[in-house]
Amino acid sequence: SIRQLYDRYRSVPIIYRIGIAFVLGSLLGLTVGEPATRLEPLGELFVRLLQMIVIPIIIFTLLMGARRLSPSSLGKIGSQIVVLYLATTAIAIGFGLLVGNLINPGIGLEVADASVETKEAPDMVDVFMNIVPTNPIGAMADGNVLPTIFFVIAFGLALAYLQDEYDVGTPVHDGVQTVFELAETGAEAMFKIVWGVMEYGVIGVFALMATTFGQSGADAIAPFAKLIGALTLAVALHIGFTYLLVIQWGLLRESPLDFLKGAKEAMVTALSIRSSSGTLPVTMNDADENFGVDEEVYSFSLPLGATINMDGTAMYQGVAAIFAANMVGQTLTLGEQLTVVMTALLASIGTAGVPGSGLIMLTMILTQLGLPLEVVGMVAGVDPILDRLRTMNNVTGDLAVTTLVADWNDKIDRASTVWTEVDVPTP
Ligand code: DAS
Repeated sequence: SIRQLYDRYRSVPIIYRIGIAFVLGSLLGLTVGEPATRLEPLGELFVRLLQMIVIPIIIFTLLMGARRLSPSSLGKIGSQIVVLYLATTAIAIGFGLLVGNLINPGIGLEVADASVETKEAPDMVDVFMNIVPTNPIGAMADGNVLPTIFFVIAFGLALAYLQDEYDVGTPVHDGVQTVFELAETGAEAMFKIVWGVMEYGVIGVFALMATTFGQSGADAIAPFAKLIGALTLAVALHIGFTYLLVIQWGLLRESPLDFLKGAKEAMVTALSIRSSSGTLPVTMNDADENFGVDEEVYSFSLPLGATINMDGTAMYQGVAAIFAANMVGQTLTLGEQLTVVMTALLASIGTAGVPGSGLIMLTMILTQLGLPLEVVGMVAGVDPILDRLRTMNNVTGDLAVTTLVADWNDKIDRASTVWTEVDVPTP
């Protein structure tokens, strides 16, 4: 019956249905050619739906993100963790841009009449000055992502400070609580809308891929393969250099292989379920059992990391921004690449550790750069692969920083963990 068909259709996870739409749309475009571009309006509708959610989702999710950074809940260890999380994320984006510039995915793939407003390349000083909105509401109204992110984080931190200053029961304290609850509800509502947009995305991606391959033919395959290759390389570089060489060997003086041995359950889980939050129980167990980290540290750092520390996701923005620029024959100036670093860094504070959140962040980055959001629809088709890599990197980074901060504060017990030598000296 129709009902049974519909239920079977819905039983397939959305991201796989989008992946199937990606393949079918590509095949249609490859076989039918130019006439397939008549489907373009269906793709355009998906792009507009994505544009619609960008500003509201920034406001609600970043208010929630800023709340977690409130000074009282941070303390010394917490501050070390947040600083290291942000530092490793910045390095990750650097790797993403480095590999993106080297491999240059996306060349040879023109977007069906991309909605590109070529912005004049801001110089370095402008890049920093542009972060601060002269009119935050205007920035939101104009869909100006980075200034909106900046203001919402500042506003969220101000609310958190207020909540610490005023006692429970005072109008201000309770008022702040109400605003945060509103943000939480708003974020939930926005994710409901995102779900609806992604449901339509099956059709949207089908149309976008049919249009793309209808126009570009078979040479549109290589750019996607290169995108996956570029992210894989960037993840390998970041894990190898930042977590293993610098943190484990350089700072902790521990064997990088021991770290990988201790983190493997979390890494494999993240690869398979594509959700940092979903991997949390495993990540925490690794911190406890394999690394001997005090619960006082990892019970704070890992849930926080699953939300605000998304090295893989942020790095992906660097790679995908170059992919998008190449698709419209642009190269990102250094200033624009710096904008990607700052937007991805700040946006990663609010992005939740759930499947596909990297795609939502990509809509923010491309909006900020004035690059075509068609790209989001196109890369959504290969997101099942890309998301796994991003999430695995995210949880590995959470564990690397957690072990370092625990060691710095003597909150780690190496006995009977991966750190102890095999032949523990007999007493
Ligand atoms: N899946 C997200 C996570 O759980 C990462 C992403 O989508 O980029 O961390």
